[in-house]
Amino acid sequence: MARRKILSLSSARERNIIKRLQRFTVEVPSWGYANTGTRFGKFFQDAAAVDLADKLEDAGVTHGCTGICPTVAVHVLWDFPNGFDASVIRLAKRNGVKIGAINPNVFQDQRYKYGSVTNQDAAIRRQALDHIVDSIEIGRKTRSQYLSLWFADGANYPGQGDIRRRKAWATAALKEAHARMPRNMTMLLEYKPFEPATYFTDFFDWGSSYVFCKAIGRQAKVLVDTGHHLPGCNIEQIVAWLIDEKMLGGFHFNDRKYADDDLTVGSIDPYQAFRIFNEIFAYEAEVGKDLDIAYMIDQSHNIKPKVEAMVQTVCTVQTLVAKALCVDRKALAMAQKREDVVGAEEVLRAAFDTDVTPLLKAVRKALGVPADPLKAYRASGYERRVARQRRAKRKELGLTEGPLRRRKPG
Ligand SMILES: [Mn+2]
Repeated sequence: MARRKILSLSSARERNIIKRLQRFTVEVPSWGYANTGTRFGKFFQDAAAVDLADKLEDAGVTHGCTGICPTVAVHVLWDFPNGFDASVIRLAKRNGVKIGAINPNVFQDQRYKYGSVTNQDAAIRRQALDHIVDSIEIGRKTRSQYLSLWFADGANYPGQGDIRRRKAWATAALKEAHARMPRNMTMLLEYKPFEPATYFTDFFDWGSSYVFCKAIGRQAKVLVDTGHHLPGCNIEQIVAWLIDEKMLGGFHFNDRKYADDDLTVGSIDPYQAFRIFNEIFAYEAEVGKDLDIAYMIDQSHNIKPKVEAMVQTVCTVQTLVAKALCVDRKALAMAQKREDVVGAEEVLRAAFDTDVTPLLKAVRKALGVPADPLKAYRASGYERRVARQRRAKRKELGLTEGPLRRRKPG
C-alpha cells in the first residue's frame, strides 16, 4: 500500500474535502493573546495584548492570515471587568471578527475557596449563579451561541466535602442558569480530573459532565478539553460516544505531555488529534451533514509569541482536519468487515500520512488568505509593531508587566 499519497484535487471526493475544509472554523480564545504563565510566574512579552482591544486586533490578524477563525471566546472577568460594553461589538467588527463563547469566571475570587456552585454556603452559590446569569446577559447582547463553563470546584483532601450534596448543589444552580439562557444558546460543560483541586473535582470526567447535562436541560452539552484527561485515556472513544449520544457540545483543543500542559495542538501527539477528527468526520460521512459543535482553542503560550503560536495552532488543526477528511471510509468499512486489523489501521495511517498541502492551498486560495499563513504572518512585521505600541500603552497606564530590560554594563 502506498503510504504517502499526493492528492490530485480533481476528483469529486477531493472537491468535497475542500468544501468541508472551507466550512471548518475554529474559535480562538482572547486569553491566548495576553500575558499568561504558570503558578510559578509569568514571562512577559511586550507584544502581548494589554486589553480586549488588543486581543481583538490579534484575533483579527489571526483570522486575516488563516481565514478560519471568525470568532473570539471571551472571559467575562478579564475582558469585561466593568460589565458589558457595547463598543466591544463594534471593535470586534472593525477587526473582522465576532465575539464567540462567553466564559464566566467563578474560580478567581477569594469567596470560591471552598467551591462556587458546589459551595455549602448558599449565599456563595447564589453569587456564582448571579455571575453566570450576568454572563448569559452579555452573551445575549453579543449574540454569542455558547456559554462555556469550567469550574475549579473540588476538594483537596478526603473527607473535606460531601460529594453527593455538592453534585446536587451544582445541578440546581446550573438548572437555574439554563432556564435563563436564550433558546439559541448552548451551555458547554467542561470537565477536568484534577487541578486546582487535588483529591476530586466536582466536574471530573465526561461521564460527570454528561450526567450534569442530562439533568440541567436540553441546551446543555459536554465540552471536551483535550488536555483534561488522565494519561492513557482514549479521548477519541469519548468523542465517539458523545457524538452517538448527541451530547458533544464542543472542544477546547490543546496538546499535553504530562498533565494539563496547554501546549500547541499536535506538538506532542498529532495522531491523537487526527483520531479525534476521524471520529467526527466518520459520523458526518455517515449522516451526510456537518456536526453542530464548537471547535475552540484553549492554550496558553507562555514562551511562544502569542499570535505566531495561534497561527501555528490554527494551521495545525486545519492540517489534521484535512488528513482526517482523507480517510477512505469505504476501504475502512471493508477492512473492518473482513476483520482485517492491519488493513483497517493502514487506511487510517495512509490518511494521516497524506500530503494535504495541495488541499490546503486550494482552500486558502478560495478563502482569500496566504498559501502559507505562518510564513506570511512572520513576514508581516506585526509582532514588532504592536510590541512598540503596547510597550508605550503599558507605560502610559502605569502597568509594570513587561520583560526585564537588559542593562548595559556601566
Ligand atoms: Mn479548557
